[in-house]
Amino acid sequence: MAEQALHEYCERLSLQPKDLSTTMWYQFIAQISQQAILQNFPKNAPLTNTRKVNYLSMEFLIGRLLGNNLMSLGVYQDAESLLAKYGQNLVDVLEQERDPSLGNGGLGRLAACYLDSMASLAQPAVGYGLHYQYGLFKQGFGSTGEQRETGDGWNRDFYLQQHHRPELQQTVGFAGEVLHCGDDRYEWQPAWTICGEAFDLPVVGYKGVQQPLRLWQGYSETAFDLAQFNDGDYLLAESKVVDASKLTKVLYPNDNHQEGKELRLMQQYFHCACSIADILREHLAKGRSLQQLPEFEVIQLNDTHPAIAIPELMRVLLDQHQLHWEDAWAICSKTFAYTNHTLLPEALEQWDQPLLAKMLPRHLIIIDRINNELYQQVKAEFSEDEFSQAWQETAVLMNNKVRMANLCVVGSFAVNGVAQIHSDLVVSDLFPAYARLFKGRFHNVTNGITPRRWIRQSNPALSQLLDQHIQGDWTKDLELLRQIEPLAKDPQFQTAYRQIKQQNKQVLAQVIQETIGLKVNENAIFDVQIKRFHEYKRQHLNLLNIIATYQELKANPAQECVPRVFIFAGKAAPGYFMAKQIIQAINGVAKVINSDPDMQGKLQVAFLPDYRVSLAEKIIPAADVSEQISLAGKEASGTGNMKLALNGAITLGTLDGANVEIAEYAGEENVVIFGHTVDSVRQLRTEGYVSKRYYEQDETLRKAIDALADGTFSDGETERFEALVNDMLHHDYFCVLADFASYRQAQQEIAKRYQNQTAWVESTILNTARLGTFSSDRSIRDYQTRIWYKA
Ligand code: B1N
Repeated sequence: MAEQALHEYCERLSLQPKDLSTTMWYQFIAQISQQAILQNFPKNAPLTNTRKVNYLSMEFLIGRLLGNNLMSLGVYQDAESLLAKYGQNLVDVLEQERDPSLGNGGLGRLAACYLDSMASLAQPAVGYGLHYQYGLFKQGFGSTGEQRETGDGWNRDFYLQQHHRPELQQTVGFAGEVLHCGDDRYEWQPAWTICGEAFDLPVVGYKGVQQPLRLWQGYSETAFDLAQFNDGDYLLAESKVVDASKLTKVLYPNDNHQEGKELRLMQQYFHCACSIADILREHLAKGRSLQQLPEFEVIQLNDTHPAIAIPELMRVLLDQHQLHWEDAWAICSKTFAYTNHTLLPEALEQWDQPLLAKMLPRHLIIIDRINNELYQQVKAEFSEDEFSQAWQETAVLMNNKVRMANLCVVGSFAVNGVAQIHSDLVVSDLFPAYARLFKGRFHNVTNGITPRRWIRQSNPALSQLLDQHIQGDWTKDLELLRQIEPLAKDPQFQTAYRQIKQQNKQVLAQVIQETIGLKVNENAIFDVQIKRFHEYKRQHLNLLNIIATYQELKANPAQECVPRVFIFAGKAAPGYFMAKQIIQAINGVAKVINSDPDMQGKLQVAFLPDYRVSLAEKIIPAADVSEQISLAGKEASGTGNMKLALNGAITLGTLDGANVEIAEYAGEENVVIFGHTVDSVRQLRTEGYVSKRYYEQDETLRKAIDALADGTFSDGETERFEALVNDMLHHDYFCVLADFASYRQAQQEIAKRYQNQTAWVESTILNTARLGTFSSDRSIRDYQTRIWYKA
């Protein structure tokens, strides 16, 4: 069949198979995969008489789809052998696909893993997002190691793994007037509208079902306003076209930070309005009533970015379907569930009330009513003494701001955090008053990752070894990894496991050489920190230890040392000055260390540019050490920590996010934990944290910071890292200096353990064997039992 298709494909191009370029091979494979998917679609539709999950997210960081789809369709090997017949390598062909980078980091990648798991478990689901023209920017480095951004055009119009659905078009209004028509009746007359067109990317579950990731794209209904055009006001007429196409032009590049820009609010509303209308259209088309909505649909909000969906559903029920407030609210508050992904104050979304009044005047009226009803509830629950504090915490409208997290808590039947420690902090620190008001509403669902992409696809050698030793399909049931636990001490298994890691390190070494021209020592510890750049993630703590190690090795050339390659990858938001300073400092340090002959084979630093899903797939299988060193209480969960540990890296981490659970499952002796805890950070702050004291009292630390300040790593320029140095000495909100000594000790512990290779390999095998719980299939089952289908 594929042979026949290839024949036709070549005929159309008037070429022989031997003359096809790699790109043409990619297009051919993409076409037959797309055909297979479309043929399977109706057959494979999931059950519809159960509650469907509508996963609303502004980000889906899906990565390359073709290889994944071939694997899930069960035709990967067929494609491989067909290509081999013509001397082509499938892996090279798959590399032709550009990653659609429609997300910033963990939150967007989590959404992609969850779609994969829901399709694999036949959980009926639709992912709703935006069809951005530009995903996250491409990262390069300038001559002094500074981050440079360029646009990421992923060619959305020609992307082969998608299906245009013009029949699903929606129209979305903005701004304008609201008429009060008596009683509870209002009529919104928007000033202008933008159309939403749907593009479906098929999510092909592993031996499961196929369901859509539906992405909305903005365009103007009429090419331009003909009336104004005829009046001669051509420029004004055209300006509306520009607005519509601008709307979904670019993904905002912030991670864990709100910018509060008007265009972002418009994106959020556009996303929600199209999705809510689509959900209702399908629901009503099945002959179901509005009252039945919560019975058949759940709308899962991926953080507060789609929070405006709550007042939007209310608006549609009230204004279009003429429901009474109480009836509409009964439907709404049983339909939405909200996942919180961060406690960082700068990431908690708050919109200026005047902006909302201008852009979404009807929604503000609805939010105001929600706020007023809440006020009564809080009054009833709390005593007079408690009230003021409780209202401070719970109000949706406060100080001219609309607090989106609060709106989500009030409007949802379930709220969850993303790791146990985070979910506990959501209750104890963020929403204690709500926890009392809405008993039973707060849950935990610890994040997970899909083993199909993050083991099967990215680490084929390890997968083969697992296949050989495990009864049953571990890709579908990751708990089966437990079967290799008894082999952790088996010398033969250890050798095989170790050889795979070594091969993966060689592959990564080649990638490093090709991308930055650095030849790394393949026998060194590959110590990896790959994630967005943010002060709370503390890449600069890692950097200070590297500098200290460098200084130590320079001072004692004869000292015995365990060779290391420190590998970094990650982007900083373009407007985040301090994160960019840290990137530049790492590059500065890397330049000096890598060109110092004394460091040959001992110490190297590789910063790989443009971190993205496809690069992660190469780094993760090759890592020995996984750096998870955020300040305790700041990283909600982390998911890279899970990928790295499952692929046999030892976690070097703080008791933060999912690290806590990783340590529990792997066993404390198979991770290295250091640093302050949530409680001791609290104490540190109460006592009044002064970072300078650590600088003054710790000579190693002092010398490392001084070297950053004195131009050693900045071509003699003393100003280049001034801001970073000053921050560490006088501010250091994330307590880098307070954790330095403990971190350095932990690094020494790693070196000591690595020297005993037998014990090290045993430990890494146990990480693989014991961490099956971090499959996103388990997370989805938790959502099913704790939230979606909770009795
Ligand atoms: O969500 C991930 C977690 O594993 C990470 O710990 C967490 O930091 C991440 C505003 C965010 N939280 N909040 C964001 C992203 C974009 C944006 O505009 C906030 N990302 C996270 C998955 O649970």
